[in-house]
Amino acid sequence: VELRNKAQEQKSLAQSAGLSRGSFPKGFVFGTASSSYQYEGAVKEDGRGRTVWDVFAHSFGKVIDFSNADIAIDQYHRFHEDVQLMKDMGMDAYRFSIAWSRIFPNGTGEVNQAGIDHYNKLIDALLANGITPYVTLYHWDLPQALADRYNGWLDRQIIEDYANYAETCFKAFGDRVKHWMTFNEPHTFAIQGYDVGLEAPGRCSILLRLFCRAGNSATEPYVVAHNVLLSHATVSDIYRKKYKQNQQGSVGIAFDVMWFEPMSDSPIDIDATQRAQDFQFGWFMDPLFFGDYPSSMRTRVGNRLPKFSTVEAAMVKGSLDFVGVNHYTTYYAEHNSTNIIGILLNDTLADSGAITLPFKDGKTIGDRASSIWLYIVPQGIRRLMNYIKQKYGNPVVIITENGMDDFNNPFISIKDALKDDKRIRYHNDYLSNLSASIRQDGCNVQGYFAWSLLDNWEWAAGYTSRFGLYFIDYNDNLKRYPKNSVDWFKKLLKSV
Ligand code: PSG
Repeated sequence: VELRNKAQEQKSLAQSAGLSRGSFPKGFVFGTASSSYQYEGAVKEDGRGRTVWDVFAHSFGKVIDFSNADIAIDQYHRFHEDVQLMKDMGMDAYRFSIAWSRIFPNGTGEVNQAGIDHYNKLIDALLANGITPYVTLYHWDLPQALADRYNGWLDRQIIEDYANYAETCFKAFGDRVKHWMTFNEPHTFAIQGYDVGLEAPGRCSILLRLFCRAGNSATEPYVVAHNVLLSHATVSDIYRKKYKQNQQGSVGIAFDVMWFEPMSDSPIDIDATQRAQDFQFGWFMDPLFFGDYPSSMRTRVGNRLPKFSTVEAAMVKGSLDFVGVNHYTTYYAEHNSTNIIGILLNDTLADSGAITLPFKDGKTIGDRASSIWLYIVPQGIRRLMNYIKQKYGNPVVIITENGMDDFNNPFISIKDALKDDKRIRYHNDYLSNLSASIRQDGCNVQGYFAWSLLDNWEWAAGYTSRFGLYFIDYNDNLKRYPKNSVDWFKKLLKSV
């Protein structure tokens, strides 16, 4: 009787959600996502070199709660336990990133065997528990040595050094890792790191450099993005020529992609909406699919936008097997008719001539999560999937991040913090729309990763934000507790 009740409960919950494994194609992959600096801690262990994020987090006033990720949530030591948590939920896959500075503490030179050993252990633990590793090679933690030596992504030398690091990973892990992402969110780190200076390495020229020691907000983001695209293409080429035949894996890249709705149906707002998308996603996707930047960027940015040589363009074009999409939110976009702020700031963000906002006529586009930028608009993911299908010829897409955060409220009990019904609704509604984009619209989406497995260190927001399916008790030895959303995923993943 008990068993039958259990089975019935499972069935009815899955049904009330309207979602089951059967809502997605056979072989569709479910996982959770993470990144090295936000999770690992152990920043001085086993020869790890410093990164630009260690330096940034330790600079006074850069992180809202004055925290850093020296310990983070200690996954470096607790990965065995965390793998069990994934297994318990019935997850198929885990997306994590490798810290470049554990493999090459100085960015180049001698391989640090202890770093290789660590990721070997993690990969083996995942595989032993039936969980497929999806590996990001770069999730923002650039070795500080390369920033010191030549300003990191601003210098073309990075292409060779990154390629050497990536190839070292293919050699060491490629027998077991079949899904690679070269970069996480180059748009975010180009803008946040080099235009507004709110993330590492904290370069900018806006506001008379009040908050940044150096930088050029009107040029550096474009140089960074250009070198990222060339690095991606170089690494993809190496994989295809030297490793693919034996290892049979695939190489993609993960972008941050908001959906934009026009603020009004006037043609100038509709044009502005397209430009907003060009300057966010098209910036990277157009070179990868068509061999050049969007024409709106070329005309508006002019000679500040680097150019691809014929050889480079051919190398960049087609250099990926799947598109990773980190999608959280949708904004309105409108034409920027005055551009006063743009003239004052003289930065990359102003170049699009579009303003993007989460509200219209004083009404927000959706319910807000804790992060000030994160508004909940589930139908946005379906529209975005259709946009990709139409514009880029229905490539393989993997949702490499999707999720929402709660505020880390020090006054509520753990018991109450585990009641994350809003998160359950978020995943349910985004997944329902994703399913419709696949089954009804024919979009080629092959996987979905929830951000994030555990609460973790949210960059400049420090520990104030909780994105996890599991709760971390920062007051008691980083103990992990399942939120209600864990149960919800468990039921979804056990359904048929
Ligand atoms: C992603 C998308 C936006 C802002 C920040 C991110 N957006 O739409 O405005 S960062 C991204 C990142 C991961 C973060 C996570 C949540 O890859 O490391 O923890 O999303 O912010």
